[in-house]
Amino acid sequence: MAGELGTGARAADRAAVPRGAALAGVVAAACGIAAAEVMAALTALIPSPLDALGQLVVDRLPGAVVTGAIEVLGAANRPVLTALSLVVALLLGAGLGRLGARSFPGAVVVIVVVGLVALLASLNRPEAAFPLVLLALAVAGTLAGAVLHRLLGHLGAHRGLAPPGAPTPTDPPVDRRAFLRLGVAGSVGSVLAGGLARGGLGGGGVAPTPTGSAPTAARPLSAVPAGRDLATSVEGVSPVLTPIEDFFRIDTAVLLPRADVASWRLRVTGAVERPLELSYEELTARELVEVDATIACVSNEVGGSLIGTARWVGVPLAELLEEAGPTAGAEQVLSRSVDGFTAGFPLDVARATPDALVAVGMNGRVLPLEHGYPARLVVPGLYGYVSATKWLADIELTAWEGVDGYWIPRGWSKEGPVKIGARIDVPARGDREVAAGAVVVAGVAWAPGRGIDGVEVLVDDEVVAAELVTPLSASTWVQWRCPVTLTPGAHRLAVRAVDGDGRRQSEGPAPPAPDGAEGWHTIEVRAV
Ligand SMILES: Nc1nc2c(c(=O)[nH]1)N[C@H]1C(S)=C(S)[C@@H](COP(=O)(O)O)O[C@H]1N2
Ligand SMILES: [Mo]
Repeated sequence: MAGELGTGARAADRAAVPRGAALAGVVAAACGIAAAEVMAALTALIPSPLDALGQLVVDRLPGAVVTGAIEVLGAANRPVLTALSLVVALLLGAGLGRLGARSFPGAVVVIVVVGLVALLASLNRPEAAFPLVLLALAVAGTLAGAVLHRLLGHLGAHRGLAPPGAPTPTDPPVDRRAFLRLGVAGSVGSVLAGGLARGGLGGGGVAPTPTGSAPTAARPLSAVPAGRDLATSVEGVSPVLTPIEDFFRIDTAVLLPRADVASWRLRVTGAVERPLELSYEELTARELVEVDATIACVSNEVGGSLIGTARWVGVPLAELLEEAGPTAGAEQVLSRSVDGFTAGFPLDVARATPDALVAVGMNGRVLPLEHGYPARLVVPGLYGYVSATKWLADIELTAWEGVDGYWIPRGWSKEGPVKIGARIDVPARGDREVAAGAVVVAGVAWAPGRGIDGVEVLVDDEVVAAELVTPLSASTWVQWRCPVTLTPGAHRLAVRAVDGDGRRQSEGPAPPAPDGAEGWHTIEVRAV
């Protein structure tokens, strides 16, 4: 009996959910999402709800998953994350449609709950303005609900669990044409509006360039002469200064934190005698210095591109710290960003690294939003995860023990000095075939602090010494070139560097985790 009843109820249930209900839900969800994205694109005060929800998930994932994704996807990690969030949201929309066909109030409850979660996720963002976000989500939720209601109505839903074929007099007639018209209009409209919002209106992941004149140093460095940049003579080698468009980018921010520069402050706090608080104006009005420095990510694989060199303009970190006056307990420089990222390194390193900067400019421009506007730390010689905090908010001097930056509990080592490394840029990855005879092998090498004394290229098993270009500063990488002769056939080219202390780079290999990759970058070429 009970079994029969159950089966009967399930059948009625299935019958009560018209075909097309899931589709109605997908279209409704798309309309709501598109509306929210359009509003987010119009003002920085409304973060993209899709990205805010994505960020909520990313912040709760284990560190290994996040770094793994960043490594595998590289710069594509953001669009991929957005696409994933979208797919998940539309699938939830399908469920919403089926639920709505059975109980419209139930669907309304789900829409409200999703809206509240999106509200909380958005308010995690420092730039979010509560009333505007609330308004945007209310509009988006109402639109989604209204579209769902209309579409389900056209399907003849809203009949509760009444058996099909027994409409009550108040039920609207089934109208498949109207369903199709509204469905198509809703989908096309959302795709157009959503696409425009994400691509054209400058919202979402697209960063507006901060305006204002570039901060200049009291004694600007001179332009790089052609002889100091191998890229002017060897095509394909990394330029000595990496253009901003090509500069790698690593951070946990799905949404770029947009600090309000008028109210932004840089604080130096903790174990100091005189805590400092500087406005952007006060910071940039100081005597600024210009420094050529290479920064690298600990996740960089041997031969990888998570390393770059820029001409940074800013205030020497050591100067700010001395002004604040570290007290006896000060052992660690713990920096924090406006979005809650933290990084820490020994105070002794800050004191011994005159090139360490609170940077406000990069390659002659205001520090780009992607790279930490309004200010970031740059500490040559340390991997970014322990030092290079972007969207900097405060610098706290703390004890070393018991206080850890963001990535330390996620399995990365507490100290992060950049390891010696070298990369072959030419022949490039894709150039498997080269003309036999004289071939120029070229690239970059780095050993921050110790400098590069030599670079050797191994052609199969023969060692050839490379020529070095004088680096722009002790804090930058070194370009090298090495003319070799290749006989026709397959060859293995490898590179290894020797640091200023005469130590040769280890053959490795060691993976990036927990403290940086090791190994000789090796490529295979065929001379023809
Ligand atoms: N606020 C913030 N700053 C950050 C990070 C981050 O996730 N959030 N990532 C760090 C890491 S791991 C690196 S390698 C550098 C990369 O700097 P770039 O993106 O300007 O190349 O930024 C550092 N600063
Ligand atoms: Mo990094």
